[in-house]
Amino acid sequence: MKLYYAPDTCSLSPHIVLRELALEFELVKVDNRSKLTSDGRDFRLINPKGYVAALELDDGQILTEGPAIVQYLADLRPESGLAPPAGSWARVRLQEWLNFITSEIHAGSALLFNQALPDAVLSLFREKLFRRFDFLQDTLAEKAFLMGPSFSIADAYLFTVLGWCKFFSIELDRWPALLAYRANINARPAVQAALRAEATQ
Ligand SMILES: N[C@@H](CCC(=O)N[C@@H](CS)C(=O)NCC(=O)O)C(=O)O
Repeated sequence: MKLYYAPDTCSLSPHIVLRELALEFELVKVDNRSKLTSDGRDFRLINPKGYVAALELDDGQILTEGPAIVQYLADLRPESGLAPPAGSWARVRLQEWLNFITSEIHAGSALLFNQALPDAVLSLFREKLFRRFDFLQDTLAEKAFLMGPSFSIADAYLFTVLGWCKFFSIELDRWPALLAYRANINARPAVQAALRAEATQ
């Protein structure tokens, strides 16, 4: 398998999951501005959507959309417990989290990168994001991980998008459970390995 990724983006989530599962994979860096891969190919010919993450399977198929990729990966190693079995109620709960992260936190944060927006609009988006953080604070004050006592693919994704707070000068001190959660996940060996690999490639 090959993971097409760009540092500091949502592709960190499937990258972490690949390492948590100890799957064999190759990393291919994408320059999100030029849309060129590190081996000189036009990334838009690989993923016509033009964005990371994209996973190339050994048979050449390309899978896109972070929440779909991480579920596909977790299902390759069901014994890992990174996702409950497909069809179970717990899996629906996991999908509820993945959808919340993608639509409320990922998409909500991505808007803040848009410096063309007037300050008043950016501030409205920030406040909306903060209300989502309030909800996460209440949730994570009760449990160590989104799905309960153990790490899941939803945590890889939430950790990834929380990492963008540094770009918007958002300090998580206001949400202590979220701050502790991020530090806890950051300490995982697979997470450290993924961050190191992305910083040095
Ligand atoms: N819906 C996609 C969104 C992916 C996405 O937002 N990718 C960003 C990085 S986090 C990107 O590569 N943007 C570059 C672009 O759109 O040109 C997913 O969930 O995987």
